Amino acid sequence: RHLLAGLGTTLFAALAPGALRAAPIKPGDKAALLVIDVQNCFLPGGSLAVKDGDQVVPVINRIAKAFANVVLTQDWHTPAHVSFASSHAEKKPFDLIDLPYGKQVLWPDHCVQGTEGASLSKDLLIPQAELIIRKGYHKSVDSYSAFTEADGKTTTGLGAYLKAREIDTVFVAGLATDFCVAWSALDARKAGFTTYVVEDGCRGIDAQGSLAKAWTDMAAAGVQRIQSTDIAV
Ligand code: VGL
Ligand code: ZN
Repeated sequence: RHLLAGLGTTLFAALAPGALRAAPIKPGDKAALLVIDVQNCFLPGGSLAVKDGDQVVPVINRIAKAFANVVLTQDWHTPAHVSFASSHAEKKPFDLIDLPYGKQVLWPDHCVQGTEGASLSKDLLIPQAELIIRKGYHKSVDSYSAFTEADGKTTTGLGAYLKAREIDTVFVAGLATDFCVAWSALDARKAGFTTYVVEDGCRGIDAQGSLAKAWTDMAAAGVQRIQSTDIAV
């Protein structure tokens, strides 16, 4: 009787949402790790620094060892990009404006093409990474997502690349959880990929509740929220 009661508790714990997984996830040849925007501008001291952004680096370096396929992304804006507050009279960072493709948050200048701020963190150690995909390089369109620009139609080519490589599953980590990570994960689901976001491999900006909203939207889209310890390394 006591044994059975104990077993019941164990099963319940294993099935409870957010509980530790019974078995670690082993990324196979059809899985890719997408490392989003781990660039100097988003790290402490950067122009759009994400709080504790540097803490994702050791987590990502560790889990990357479990992946045969890794894609890195770089936010890669023109000077005077439409997403910069400095490009609009009377606007300041974190203001919202209407653009032809919808609402756009305005940011401090960041990740300008070819600058030190746009470089990947020198502490990121993923020598096997196969592709660095840049995004946000059209002056009048932003691109939080690594797959599709903010106009909702212009592709970066990433989805076609992954499919051509017969990849069906993506794990997403990097910066920032509530912008480029979330938008990339949502687009990965739209493109039919099984999608995991590695929570402790990400940090958020959290502007006006954006972090909670991002997790709600991702859950609704079938994005699976995991921890780095859920991955077998
Ligand atoms: C990002 C805001 C502006 C991101 C990029 O990488 O999450 N956020 N550009
Ligand atoms: Zn940007």
